[in-house]
Amino acid sequence: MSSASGGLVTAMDPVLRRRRGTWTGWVGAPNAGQDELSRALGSTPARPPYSLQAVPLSATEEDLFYRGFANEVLWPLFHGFSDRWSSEPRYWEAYRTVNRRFARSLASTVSWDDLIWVHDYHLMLTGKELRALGLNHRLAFFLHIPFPALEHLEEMPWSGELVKALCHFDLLGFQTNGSRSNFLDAARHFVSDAFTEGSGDEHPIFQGRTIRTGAFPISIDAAAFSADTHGSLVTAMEREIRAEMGDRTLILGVDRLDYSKGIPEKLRGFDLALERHPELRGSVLLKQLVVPSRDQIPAYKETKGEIEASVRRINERWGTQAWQPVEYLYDSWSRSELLAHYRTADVALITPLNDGMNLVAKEYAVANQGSGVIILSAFAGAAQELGTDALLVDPCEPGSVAMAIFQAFQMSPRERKERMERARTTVRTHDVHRWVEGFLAEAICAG
Ligand code: GDG
Repeated sequence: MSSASGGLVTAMDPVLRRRRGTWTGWVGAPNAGQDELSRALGSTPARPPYSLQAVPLSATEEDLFYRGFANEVLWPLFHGFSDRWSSEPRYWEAYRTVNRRFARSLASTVSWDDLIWVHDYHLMLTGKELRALGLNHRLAFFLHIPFPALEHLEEMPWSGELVKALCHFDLLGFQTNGSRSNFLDAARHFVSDAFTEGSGDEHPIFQGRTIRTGAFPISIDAAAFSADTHGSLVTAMEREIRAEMGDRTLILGVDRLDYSKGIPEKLRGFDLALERHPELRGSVLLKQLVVPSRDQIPAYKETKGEIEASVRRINERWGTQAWQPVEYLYDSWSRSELLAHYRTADVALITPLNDGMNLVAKEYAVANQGSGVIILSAFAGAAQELGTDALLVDPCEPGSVAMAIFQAFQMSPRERKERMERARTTVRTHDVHRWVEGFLAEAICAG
């Protein structure tokens, strides 16, 4: 795939296309510069219509900062995988160095009236670094992943410094109220002097500035998704997929390779559904796309091995000459292929163990023009908005997943249609443009 796949790019690219500004970032490969960043964000060879400022990292920095601190420390810790994070001190040192570099790079290009909006767990120290460089700008931060409970944070020696650094932003945005309130608990614990009399419980004051916090559930460019869904290529692909499927019910899984996405757990639930409900055998197909991601990290390699072994087991157990229950693809699709699958799938099976939001659920709700069913983990941020229209499951309980699969299979066309229409309306009326407007309105009041 030519452009970067991942929730942050999907969300932010349409926003910058509409509002312009400068995207400062690292492309994800050693020593990559402006051209690589442009290629990763736009569809080659076109440059996106906003400015780009690449911050290059060396191979060692990629290893220690990105693979190391961001993805082997913060990612597991913030998703509540206490047994998976690494306490390697070199990772932390690299994280500080790279955050400082980002801050310097930003400081060298901003105009006096710019709002600086920092995204995600990779750059939590930049607010502090920018203030240290003397910047008095409005600084806002949005966390795309969950903010963990204090009991998890306390396990890591650098948490106090991280939380204190976050307090240099004027506005801190989270996906859910739960994450926001976890942050306030952590700030109360690590930066107690910010909660003086007069600051109130909800609005800490740090070094003379009030810190605003809020829940801003991220979304998708629903209108663009909906329009692209009607393209002729998508329609042709949809026909092809449907013809291959025959009368079978297509259950679709689209996940980045990640232990937090609950793919082995999903397969356990599917296996149990086939065991408990013989009607499903020969009548359903689980098509599971796993998009390559962070596959140099041992925990990701293990997860991949686990998924592949589980797919083999299920296909050996239930498969016949005429039918294999799971089609597994370790690949990434073009946008048209992705949309065609969203359109064709009768069920989207989305079972993360913990997820900031999960955009796949929202994309499916908009792109599936028929009457699909969303089976969604209760631990995805998206469950808070789509909860009543999706079938919510506990991904760690195979019985819960199996029951939802059977319920979706049996659901009347009318109920499917009603649920899907409500879900679609929710996403359309809470799209990424509304998200950005809500966030920016708050950011403008801040500072
Ligand atoms: C983080 C948080 C939060 C996936 N495969 C293909 C493809 N994708 C696109 C999807 C979707 C995005 O990647 C994945 O977004 P998610 O939200 O599911 O997950 P993360 O990457 O983990 O994102 C997450 C998000 O940030 C935004 O705040 O929702 O909780 O973890 O847009 O469509 N796109 C294409 N081909 C693929 O094969 N074209």
